[in-house]
Amino acid sequence: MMRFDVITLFPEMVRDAAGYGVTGSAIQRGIVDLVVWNPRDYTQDRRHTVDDRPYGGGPGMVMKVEPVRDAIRAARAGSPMPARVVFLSPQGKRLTQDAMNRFAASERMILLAGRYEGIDQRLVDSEVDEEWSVGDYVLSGGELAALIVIDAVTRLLPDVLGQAESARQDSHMHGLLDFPHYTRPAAIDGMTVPEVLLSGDHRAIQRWRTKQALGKTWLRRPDLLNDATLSAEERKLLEEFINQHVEGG
Ligand code: 9WO
Repeated sequence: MMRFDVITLFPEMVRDAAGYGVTGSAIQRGIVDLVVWNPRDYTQDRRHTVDDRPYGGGPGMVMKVEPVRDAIRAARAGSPMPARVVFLSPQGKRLTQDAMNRFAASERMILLAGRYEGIDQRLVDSEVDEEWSVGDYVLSGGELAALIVIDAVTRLLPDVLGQAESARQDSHMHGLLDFPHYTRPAAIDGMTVPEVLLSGDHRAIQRWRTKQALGKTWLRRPDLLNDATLSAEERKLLEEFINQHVEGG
């Protein structure tokens, strides 16, 4: 069982979105526990103020220290397990599958999703352990990024995926892009399915899929190939792909 706590001004957004598909099923089966905390519930004033104007001026608002700090502390106290506090922001280190694997080895994470122009820097300094980004673009808040972490980490937990999908994930996340998929009908709008997939020759199908995965990675993400260690068979398949690519276009 892994526990996620999410600090967010939009708890329903996180709870609802996580309720679908693989994450929803993991929560229902008790493999994942998701608890949402709203800083607005930790305000003391009549208006439940969670933001204020930035010191130094400028547009927009900044999330106040006390409500976020107290929501994080309540989340920490919600379980005796130690938890890292992860802040999702474009200023963070870029997330990778390796990082998701390390997260999946932990018992719990507290994910902090900001809104407005950001959170008071003193929260980052005093309450945040790590700052991570899902990509080099700006969102309207950290919730979608937190959901990305929850989704990517949940699929790595034991017993979340079925045996087949789990094995597939193991093999193809060895740093390569996925191979193409086809289903019935065998011909549609003049487009057919590669012959080998209809052949029933499982070894040939396996080789074709590996070759396509290697070839697509070489074409689109050569940087990934630099990090991958290829077997002799894989180097041969990639060489074939490259030769055919150069010959035939
Ligand atoms: C806005 C902005 C504008 C110009 C240059 C840099 C900038 N950074 C931000 C910013 O961090 N805005 C935030 C909105 C404040 C905190 C939550 N928000 C957020 C989180 N937007 N995007 C993310 C995010 C999180 C993780 N990975 C990618 C983006």
